[in-house]
Amino acid sequence: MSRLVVASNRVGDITGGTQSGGLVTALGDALRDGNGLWFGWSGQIVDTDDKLGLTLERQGAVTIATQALTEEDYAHYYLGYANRALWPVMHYRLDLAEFDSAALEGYREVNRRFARALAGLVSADDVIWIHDYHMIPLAAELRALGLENRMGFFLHIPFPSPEIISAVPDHAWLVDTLFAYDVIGFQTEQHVANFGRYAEETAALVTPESHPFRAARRKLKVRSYPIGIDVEAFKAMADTPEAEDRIRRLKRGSIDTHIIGVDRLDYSKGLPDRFRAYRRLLHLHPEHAKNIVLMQIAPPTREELAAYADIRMELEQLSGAINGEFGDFDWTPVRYVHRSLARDTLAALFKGSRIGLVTPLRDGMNLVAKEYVAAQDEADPGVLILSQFAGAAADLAEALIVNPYDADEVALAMHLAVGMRREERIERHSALLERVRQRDVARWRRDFLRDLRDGTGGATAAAEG
Ligand code: ADQ
Repeated sequence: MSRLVVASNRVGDITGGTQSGGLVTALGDALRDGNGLWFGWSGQIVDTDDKLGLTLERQGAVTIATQALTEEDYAHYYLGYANRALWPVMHYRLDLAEFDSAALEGYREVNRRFARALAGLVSADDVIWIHDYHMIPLAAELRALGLENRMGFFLHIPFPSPEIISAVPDHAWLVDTLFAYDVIGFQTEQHVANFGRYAEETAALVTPESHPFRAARRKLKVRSYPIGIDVEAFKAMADTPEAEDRIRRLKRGSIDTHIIGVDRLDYSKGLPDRFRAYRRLLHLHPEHAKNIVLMQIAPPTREELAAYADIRMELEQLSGAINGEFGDFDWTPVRYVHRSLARDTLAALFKGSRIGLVTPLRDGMNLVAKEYVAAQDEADPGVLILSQFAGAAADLAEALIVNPYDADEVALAMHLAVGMRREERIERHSALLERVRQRDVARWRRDFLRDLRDGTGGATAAAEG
């Protein structure tokens, strides 16, 4: 079977145990089974080009290849273009997007350099799986170096509607580079449709000069591959004696209903709107006073960017204001933790909380929603409240689906969840759990790799699953 090569901005520790999440969980087995290679940024920032290096490290059967970024690369490629331009646009926040040509140039340059480093490490029959918005043009740069390998791309965040993506000054170039792949994967059918509509509406503009990859008409497969989690592993973390002990500590005191939110402190996650909806609940239903607590775990992320500093201030002000207005000597309505917690602690908190509040304004998928479902006690499960704008909503219809912009609707959902009878909770939860199990991370990986390997003559071995 052809070797798997993965490229993503950050690489994970493949030896990490149950505490690792994200791509490590998702791709670890596939990389290990095929003596794979994982390429990405080392996380280091150096002051000059001559210190970039290319570090190769063996972790069991897997080779980890990393390269540093210069301070300028970090400012332009990572902060400037990926996170100040693409991230907000893909999450429908044109008001927060900033475009400048130096950032774009930095993004192109780093992808060109990554391509040169990676090209020296791959053999002709390797299949290459590239991840996320930092590396959209990587295949195009690899093709420019003459690589004919099968290449696939998975976008973890939304592909927005054509009206939105067209606001990117260089969208024609950016989207054209997607046509250098053999397989493009999106999280949902809606993202596939958005991409299709963009391609259709701009088809008349395609010339070999303006859109070299589209004009070349490589056979391209575009599909949705909804990402999932390792359900049994997450469930097991919520079922240990340590988890039970944490749940007991969480539930010490007289609170009946714990509401949990777990999100990186990112403006796409809708945290201020969520807090305002909770405030609305406390206004409309004073009977919940002293019986309910919202615990929000929100670790820092991308703090160098002003939009992230702003959202932190806003959230701190809001939680202070809610506690000041409603709190009492024996009750703190909002508990806000601006820190990352261990995954087994999260699993216990999910299990101990009657309501899981997942209300992003826009999200590619949202794995917290799936983790919350997996962690529940099947005999007495909690209620998931889920934004209609999370990719996960396409699969998880038995959650209470809400419009996160509508504080009244979210407050009503919380109120209904507090009073929901056990039979209804069990009915909704068992349907959700079945869906989360069906669409798990193994299936995501297997489906994508099957399509990526299709045509290489390589068998889709059971080991991939
Ligand atoms: P994210 O935007 O990071 O991912 P999400 O899918 O929710 O969003 O994944 C976050 C992960 O980090 C979860 O596993 C969660 O448990 C963990 N996490 C969050 N807060 C934490 C905390 N305080 N401590 C420890 N762990 C924490 C992007 C896209 C999503 C898409 C994923 C995967 O934005 O839409 O679902 O990639 O494709």
